[in-house]
Amino acid sequence: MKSVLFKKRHFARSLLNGATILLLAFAVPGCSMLFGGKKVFTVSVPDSLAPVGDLNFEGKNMIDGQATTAWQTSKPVGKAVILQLSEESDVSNIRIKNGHHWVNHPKYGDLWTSNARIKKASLFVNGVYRKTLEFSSVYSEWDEFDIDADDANTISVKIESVYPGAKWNDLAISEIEVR
Ligand SMILES: [Ca+2]
Repeated sequence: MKSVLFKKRHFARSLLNGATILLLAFAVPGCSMLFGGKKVFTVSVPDSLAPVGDLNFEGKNMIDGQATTAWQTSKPVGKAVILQLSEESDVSNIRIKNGHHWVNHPKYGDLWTSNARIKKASLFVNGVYRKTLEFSSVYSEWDEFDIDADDANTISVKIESVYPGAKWNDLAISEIEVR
């Protein structure tokens, strides 16, 4: 009985230590080792495609860590996705899962091929034009671009042109990360 109690207490303490480390990771600004340098930000979009069945296409799908969820919009050219960093910080690069990366949906099949992807986009830091991003025409896990911006608060990706989808003209972005 004593040893069972000890094990339970030991387990509870381990859990507590794990939770403390996790809290510290969130509490310490610029704690890049624990986050792999990933910046925390919120995302805003001009509009989103209406849900289809159990699929929704909201902007937050770009920052949920899931390749199978995506933001989608029906008329993408000229629209901007705006990332608001949780704190002003130096940003070295941005990487994007361009298109809808659910390639074996049980009902709709390959959503990457069926939907549109970004071809070219303009990148703005704090509202100032920085560079043009040119995306791969073939499937790639990430399209990655250097930014090297100091004191960034907002990063905007304005869609200039698209690769058309095989079935639909809706543009999809599965994920965005900033470091
Ligand atoms: Ca996602």
